Amino acid sequence: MKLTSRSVSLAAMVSTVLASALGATLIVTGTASAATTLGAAAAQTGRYFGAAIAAGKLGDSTYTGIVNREFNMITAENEMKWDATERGRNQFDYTGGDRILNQALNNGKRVRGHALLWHQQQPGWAQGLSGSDLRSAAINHVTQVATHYKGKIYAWDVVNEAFADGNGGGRRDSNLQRTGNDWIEAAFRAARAADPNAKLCYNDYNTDGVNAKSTGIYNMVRDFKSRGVPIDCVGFQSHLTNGPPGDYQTNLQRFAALGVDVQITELDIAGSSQANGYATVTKACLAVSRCTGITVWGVRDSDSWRTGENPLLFDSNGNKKAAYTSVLNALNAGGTTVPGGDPGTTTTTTTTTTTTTTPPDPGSGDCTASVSLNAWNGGFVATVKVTAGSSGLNGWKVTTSLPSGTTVTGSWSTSGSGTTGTVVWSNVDYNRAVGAGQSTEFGFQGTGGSDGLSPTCAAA
Ligand code: 9MR
Repeated sequence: MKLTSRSVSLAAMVSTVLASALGATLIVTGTASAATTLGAAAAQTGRYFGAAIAAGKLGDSTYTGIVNREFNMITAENEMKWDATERGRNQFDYTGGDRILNQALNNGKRVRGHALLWHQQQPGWAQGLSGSDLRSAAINHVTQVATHYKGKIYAWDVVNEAFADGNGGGRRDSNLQRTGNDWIEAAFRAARAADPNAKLCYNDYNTDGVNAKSTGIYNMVRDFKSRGVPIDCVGFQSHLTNGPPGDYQTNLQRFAALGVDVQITELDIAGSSQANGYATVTKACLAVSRCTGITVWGVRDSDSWRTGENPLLFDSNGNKKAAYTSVLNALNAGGTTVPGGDPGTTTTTTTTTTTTTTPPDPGSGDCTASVSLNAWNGGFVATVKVTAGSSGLNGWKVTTSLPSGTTVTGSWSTSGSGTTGTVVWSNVDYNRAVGAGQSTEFGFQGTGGSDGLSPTCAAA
């Protein structure tokens, strides 16, 4: 039978429904056509494509039409910041933030929370505080806002722009910094306690290549990981002219190798090479499996904070620009798959994506391991969850059996004993300790099949 694009879609839908009903396996079979919106195109590789939006513009139907059609992740451009949410001390007002949140959630989109602590856009009363009074006000702010939005935020920018420009990778001076160097980790701990399911990000600008500032942040993330300070992601704002520096992808990759997700959080590109620049950024993210998505900082050129520079994907009338087409084409050309990412509704003609979750092994009593697979013809990404038993862990090993012909090509947050056959995966320093009943994740990717990995876990 000759399958039309329509009948392939139907077959995919049927298999998805059947698979969901069976509970264990989700199979999405490819359709013949490229995705026609940024969000759908990004979802093909498990990524999102988002925009920062303003509550005051939601009544503009051109604006809201583009937002609803194109993007599957939303950031509040200003409405969730400290000056907007806590105008008086301990007087919280979520009107604007909730409008953005509801606009997103009611239209099936996720939300990046921006930003819990920042030296700018603080309410006047906080600007006037210092020392332990400011520290407790700041931590209270993190706790209250993250609690209000608990369970509804994909990722929070917990701390924004805390590193200096031109200070050899050091911190920026600010009232928050003067409360003590540990203010950032205190904020991350408070955010984790308030909303354990939100990914917690550090977000900054001028960090797009390997430079002193990005290296300062890199060292902080590495330190946080080694000491168990909860951090899940790093945001690269990427306010650019013409395009990113040549080592943009290398820089994203070095952060990802620390065991955090990376995200492009505020992308806008001015200059005559804008369309190429957007393609370069998109391709770099697609090439890094832990680059989970891209957000542009505004919708139309007339919405941009960079007045007169026209740095966005839609012109002031809401028409798609060349930059839009170059992003869409780059997304449709595909890339690495995000482990555990959104599989989306469309895949390319040649790809079959299978996501399976193996139930946890019975374990030794010390710990259990389960694997979640994202596999296609010829390769896979495996994400392994290690869960401690009632005594907790101070070191662990997970054993997997790779089918014959399968070779591991990379791994993260672990060290593997080999690349074929029976492989023992050991903890690294920063995920050695796992509290009773708590979990940590590591992953590996490979070529070949991924049937029957059967992970088993033991304390080490
Ligand atoms: O786009 C935001 C603009 O509307 C505000 O006036 C400005 C206030 O500082 O903040 C802009 O967003 C910033 C973001 O929150 C953090 N990174 C830099 C962004 C552009 O200035």
